[in-house]
Amino acid sequence: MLNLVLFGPPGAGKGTQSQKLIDQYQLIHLSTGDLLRGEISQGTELGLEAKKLMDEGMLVPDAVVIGMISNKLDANKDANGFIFDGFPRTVAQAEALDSLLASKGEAITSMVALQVNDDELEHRLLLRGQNSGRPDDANPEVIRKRIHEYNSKTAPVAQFYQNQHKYKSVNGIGSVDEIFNSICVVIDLCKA
Ligand code: B4P
Repeated sequence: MLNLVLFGPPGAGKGTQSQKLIDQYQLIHLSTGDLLRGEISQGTELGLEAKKLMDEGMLVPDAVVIGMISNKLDANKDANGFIFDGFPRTVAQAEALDSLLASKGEAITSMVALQVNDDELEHRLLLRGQNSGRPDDANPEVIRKRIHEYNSKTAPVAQFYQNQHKYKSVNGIGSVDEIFNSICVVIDLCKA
């Protein structure tokens, strides 16, 4: 089974690349951002709580996102593998993911970390904010808060996978296809 963590700051291209990777490797896409936005659009209690935090550029509590991922793993027992997009975002989430996978006799194969500088991130998110209707993309202050949350809470997750010798760095600047090809080279080497 191929279990991939696609990692990087907000706007690094995790969602964009996931769409291509799921076709190439027949993986199930688990995006905590998409799952949370689904809860918001359905107006659930969880969604209402998450919206307040997301609109301010803050992370949603670990227990909430871990619970969502656990449900999705249980609902996809026959999967070829998973691509985790936007998860784990804290070391506690990474530890929980390891435990969830271990209970199924599985493990993360590799983490692919997209490298993009802050100016480019802000530019991409503001551009998307013009059309996406995502409140967290429209405001430079919220974008900076998201990047700050990433640097303080999410960046240490890279070290977690480095310690397991699963961390792979990929340049996230360039055309979508160029970056996709670089990611495939890394994945194919892991599978070989
Ligand atoms: P996410 O939905 O995960 O979103 P993201 O980090 O903004 O985006 P991503 O990196 O996927 O960027 P994308 O490909 O879309 O998180 C949103 C919020 O949800 C978080 O702030 C947090 O509040 C909450 N949340 C989610 N998961 C959580 C967790 N595990 N724990 C706690 N809270 C959680 O690309 C962005 C833009 O760049 C797009 O417009 C795209 O077209 C463009 N782009 C992509 N690749 C490009 C390229 N190569 N060149 C130019 N532009 C490119």
